[in-house]
Amino acid sequence: MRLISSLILALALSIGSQGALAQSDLIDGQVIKVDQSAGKITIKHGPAKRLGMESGMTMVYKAQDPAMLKAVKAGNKIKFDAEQVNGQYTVTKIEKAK
Ligand SMILES: [Cu+2]
Repeated sequence: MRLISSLILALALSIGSQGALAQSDLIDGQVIKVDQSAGKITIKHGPAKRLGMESGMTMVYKAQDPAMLKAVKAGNKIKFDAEQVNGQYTVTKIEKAK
């Protein structure tokens, strides 16, 4: 019983710290092109070590939800988060930079 409750505690702690990391760890970028119908966005961005990108680059990301792309357009400065889903870099969060 004690083992189970410490496992639950460890799990809760790891979920909590991941949430905090995701919030403070958005990647700076600029929208180059939005392809709403394909659900893809081209982003020029700075280093994203968490994604294994040591230096800045311009690349195409898939949108986790194509509706996210309605909020941004080419030229916008953004902050975004991404992860690899089935080997494809996918934007999971996007917001306009202030
Ligand atoms: Cu990249």
